[in-house]
Amino acid sequence: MPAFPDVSKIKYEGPDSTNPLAFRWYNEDEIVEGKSMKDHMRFSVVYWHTFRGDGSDPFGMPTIERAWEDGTDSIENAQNRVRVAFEFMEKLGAPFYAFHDRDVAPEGATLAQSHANLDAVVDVLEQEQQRTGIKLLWGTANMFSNPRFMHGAATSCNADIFAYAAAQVKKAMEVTKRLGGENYVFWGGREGYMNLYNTDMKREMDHLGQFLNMAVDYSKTIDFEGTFLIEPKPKEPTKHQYDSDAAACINFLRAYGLMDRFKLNIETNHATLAGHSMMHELDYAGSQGCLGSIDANTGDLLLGWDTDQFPTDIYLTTRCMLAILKHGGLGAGGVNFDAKLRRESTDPMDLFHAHIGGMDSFARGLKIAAAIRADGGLQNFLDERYGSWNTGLGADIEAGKHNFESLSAYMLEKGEADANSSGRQEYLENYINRFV
Ligand code: XUL
Ligand code: CO
Repeated sequence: MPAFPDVSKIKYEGPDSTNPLAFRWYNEDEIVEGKSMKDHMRFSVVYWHTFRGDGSDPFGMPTIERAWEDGTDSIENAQNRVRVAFEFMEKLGAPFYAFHDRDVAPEGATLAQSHANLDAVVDVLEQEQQRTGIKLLWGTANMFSNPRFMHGAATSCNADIFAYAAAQVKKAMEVTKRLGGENYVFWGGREGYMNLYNTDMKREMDHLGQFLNMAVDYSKTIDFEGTFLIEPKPKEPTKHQYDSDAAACINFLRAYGLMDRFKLNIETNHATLAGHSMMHELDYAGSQGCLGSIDANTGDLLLGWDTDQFPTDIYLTTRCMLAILKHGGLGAGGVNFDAKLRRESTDPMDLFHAHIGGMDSFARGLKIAAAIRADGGLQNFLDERYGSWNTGLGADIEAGKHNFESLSAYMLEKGEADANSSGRQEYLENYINRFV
C-alpha cells in the first residue's frame, strides 16, 4: 500500500500555478547557463530528518507519528521505511538522497550485529535505487548519538573509542561504495571540547588527522573513489567543534596532508552559527578549490541554535547560486536538504510542501543568479573596482616585480596615493533587487 496515496508525481506548472503540490520554478530539464536545472542542483533528500524526524526537541517529546511506522526497532520496520522513503523521493523527483548508518538501520547489541543490521537494510536500499534510478549523494557514520561517543570519536581521550569509530567508518564507507555513493561525509559530531582544563587539543587534532588519513588509505584498498567531504560547524553539540568553519577546515586539511582527497560540505545554518554568511563560506571554500557540496537549510534569526529549517528566502538562494556558479558548480556534490519540519508540522504532506518550497527557492535563485551574471553589471563593477591592479604598479606587484624598498621609493617619489572611489554598496544592493 502506498504511504502517500493522494500524491502523484510532482510536476512543473510554472510561476502562475496556485497548486501547492506543483513546482513553480524547478523545471528539471530547463537549461540555465548550458546545463539542466537537474544537473545544476542535484537535489538530495536526507534520511535522518525526513524519515526519522519525530519533532522532539530539547524541551519536548515527539509530536510526529507516521502511519507507516510500526513502533518497533525491527529490521522489517526499517526495510519498510526504505520503501516509503523511495516512494516519497520518486514522487518528489529528487535524484539523490543521503544517510547516516544509524538512520537507516537499528544499532545492534554488538558491532557485528550492527553491521549485519545495516547490510539487511542496504539490500533494500540497493533494490529501491535500482527500481527508481535514485542515487546516493553521500553516506556517513553517526558517531555522536551513542553514549560511547560522549568524549568524541576520533578525538576521544579513550583509544578504544577511536578504534570503534574506525570500524564504523570502515563499514559505512564499504556500504557507500556498494550503493554507488558519489561522496562520503565527515561531520565532526562530538569532535571538539567542552572544557580546555580536561582537553589535550593538539593531541586530539593529531588523532583526527591520523584518522582521516586512515580513511584515505582504506578508500584506496576498496577502490572507493567518491569525494571525501568535511562539514564545518562551530558549535553544537560541543562548545567548540574542531571543524569550526571553512577556513579552519582547510587549514586542518593542509596541515594533515589531506587537501587532494577532501573538499567541504558547506551548511547554511552552520555558517551562520560561525558568525559568517553562507555566501562567505561558499566563496571561501570555492576560492581554495574546496567547494564540494552543500547542506541547504536556514536558521531562524530569532533563535540561536541549529534549527535546520527549509530554505525559502530567495535572497539566500540567489546568493548561494551566485557563489556556486562563480566557482564552476557543485561537480559531484549537490544541494542536500539537511532540513527538518518544525515540530508543529505533523502531517506527512508537510514533507512535500517543505521540499517543494526548498527546490523552488533554489531553482528561482539559480535563474536570478544566471540573469545577474548574463547582465554583467556586478562583474563590470568588480573589474572596475580592481582596475588599479590591471596595469602599471598593480600589475607589477602581482607579477612579483616589487619589494618593500621599491614600493617605498615609488611612494616617496609620488608623495600621496591616488584617491579612493566609492564602494557603492547601496547602489549594488539596489542593482541586485532589479533581478529578484
Ligand atoms: C549536524 C549535521 C549533520 C551532518 C551529517 O548539524 O548537519 O546532519 O550533515 O552528519
Ligand atoms: Co549537515
